[in-house]
Amino acid sequence: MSSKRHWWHNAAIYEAYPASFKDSNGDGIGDIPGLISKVEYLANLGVDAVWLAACYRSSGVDMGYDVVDYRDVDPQYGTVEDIEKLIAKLKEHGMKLIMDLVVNHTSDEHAWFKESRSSLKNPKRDWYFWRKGITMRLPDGTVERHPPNNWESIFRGSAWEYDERTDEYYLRIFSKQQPDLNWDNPKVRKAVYSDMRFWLEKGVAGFRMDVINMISKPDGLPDAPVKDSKTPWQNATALCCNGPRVHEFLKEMRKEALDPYGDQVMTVGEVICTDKPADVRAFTDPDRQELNMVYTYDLFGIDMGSGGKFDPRPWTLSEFKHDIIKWQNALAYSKGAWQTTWLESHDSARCVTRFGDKDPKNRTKVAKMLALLQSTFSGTFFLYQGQEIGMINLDPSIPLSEYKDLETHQTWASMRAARAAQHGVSIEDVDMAPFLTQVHLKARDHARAPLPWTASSPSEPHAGFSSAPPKAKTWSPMNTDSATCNITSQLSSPSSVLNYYRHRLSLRKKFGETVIFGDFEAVEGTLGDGGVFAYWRKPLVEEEGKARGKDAVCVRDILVVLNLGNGEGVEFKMPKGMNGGEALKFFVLDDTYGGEGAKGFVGSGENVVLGAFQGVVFGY
Ligand code: TEU
Ligand code: CA
Repeated sequence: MSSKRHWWHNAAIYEAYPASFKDSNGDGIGDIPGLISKVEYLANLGVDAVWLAACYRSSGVDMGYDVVDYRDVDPQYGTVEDIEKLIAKLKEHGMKLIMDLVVNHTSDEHAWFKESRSSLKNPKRDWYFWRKGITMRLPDGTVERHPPNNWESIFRGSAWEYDERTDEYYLRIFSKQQPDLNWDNPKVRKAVYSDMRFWLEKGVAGFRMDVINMISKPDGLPDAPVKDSKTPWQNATALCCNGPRVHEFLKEMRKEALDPYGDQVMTVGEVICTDKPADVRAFTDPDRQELNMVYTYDLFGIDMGSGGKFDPRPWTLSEFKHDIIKWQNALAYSKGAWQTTWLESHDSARCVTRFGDKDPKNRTKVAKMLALLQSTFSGTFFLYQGQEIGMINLDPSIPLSEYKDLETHQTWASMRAARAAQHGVSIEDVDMAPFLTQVHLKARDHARAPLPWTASSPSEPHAGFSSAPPKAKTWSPMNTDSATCNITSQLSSPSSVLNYYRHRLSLRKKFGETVIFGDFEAVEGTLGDGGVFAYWRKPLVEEEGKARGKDAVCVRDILVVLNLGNGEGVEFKMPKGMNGGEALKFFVLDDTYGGEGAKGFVGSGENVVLGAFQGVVFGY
């Protein structure tokens, strides 16, 4: 059942966010030369590829996800030549480069859109979605104009923007500067494939595809069902995601743009609002020839209510565990499927803050426990910059006015207006405190804070990220904790989160047959709301006895036992292992409390006692 293996199956891929990784020229903005200067650091960490988040020439409204020219690099980050140098430097260290592909929409400054908006007759008019508005004559004779349908933008408000020049609206699911491309037009598809080949020719190893399941819109763009009668704009993701031709387009893209570069090119889709395993497999099953893998979003959305990401949603540990079990099982390699494992991205907040507790003394424990958790799951491993040093969310003392993300500000403004209307008060009188708590927990700004390479000091306040003058500001606020959380000091401390990630990534490969490709089996009795979560990882039967890689270690099954909570002295009774009653001895392969030196044996039936956020791996 299991499918042909490729380099990306057991790869660890590091997401670098160009604006915040490393600034080389002191302007306070990270850049490609900065990234090139740290390739050794990434090699040493043990990653196989870098996914560079959007770095194309952009209008700068949505941090590069509003692309003006797919064949150019934004001048604030560098040049196309810099990307070529980056590819070469990564290659020297045995690593590859994955680029972002943002083709559901362009920037409104892209040449295609400028032409499209210029006149009704322009040959590129149909490259985007232009529609007449709905006009209504009111009893007093005035005329009101409304967008063509009731879709809500993911960044709030209507998903349509009125353009005076031709008296029509264009569709833009994200910000008004991000018009959606009309993929039904074959010329659009050809142009996109050609831009993809431009990068593949340069040796890019694949693409992370931004909201790729939104590229096919439903015929007639029908209204979304009304779920919230307080607003005219309704969530339309069910209509805009996984539209009628999405699979056809992806198959065509694979054939025309990707396959000519061989089966080593990898694709990972950002497939949002898709939580059924069968729907995910429709994108990723190898025989369908679409994508290699996608991100799934259950954990990403676990704390988001029906009113959007800043709507609080109380979640339980049991839900957390079941979300994991669901995907680990449904997309197992033995079932011919594949998946990704990730906890952070440039769209999330920091996992230590989201899934840990507030006690600073537990911070390192939480970070290591999450490293152990993620690295014992099947799937291509994605690590987001800063996760490897256990960065946490921005300190609440940093005012909202310093936050840069348009999603944060647009959502803030729209929630404030909605509350004012709801309570019949003026905007200034709305109590936004509960919302601020949610921003502190979930804003994208947290992941986008520049990386602290060293501890900051009065003469070097930008923590080694940038040599900008002390009084200057980095493009987005740095966190306040670089004295205790920075790369240089973690590199030299054997018990640091950073060294734990290095250790985990190497163990993950060593036990890859079990941990990456094997089956997942949760231990019943650990699936409730208690802290303990235990699961087996079992190598595929078909792999047993086969010669394995030269460094591979022959452990049959692995048992992971974690405490996801802050309770101390939490007990777990060791299971009997595969052979029922036999008194098996388990040896400790890894322990988040003990680091690399962890050793010792535990018998079946014995109690293991875990401290707050401790995780242990057993083999036998
Ligand atoms: O994200 C898609 C997406 O749906 C996010 O906007 C997500 O809903 C939001 O971040 C939740 O907080 C991709 C990119 O990763 C993101 O950075 C872009 O803003 C977006 O597409 C538009 O291109
Ligand atoms: Ca710079």
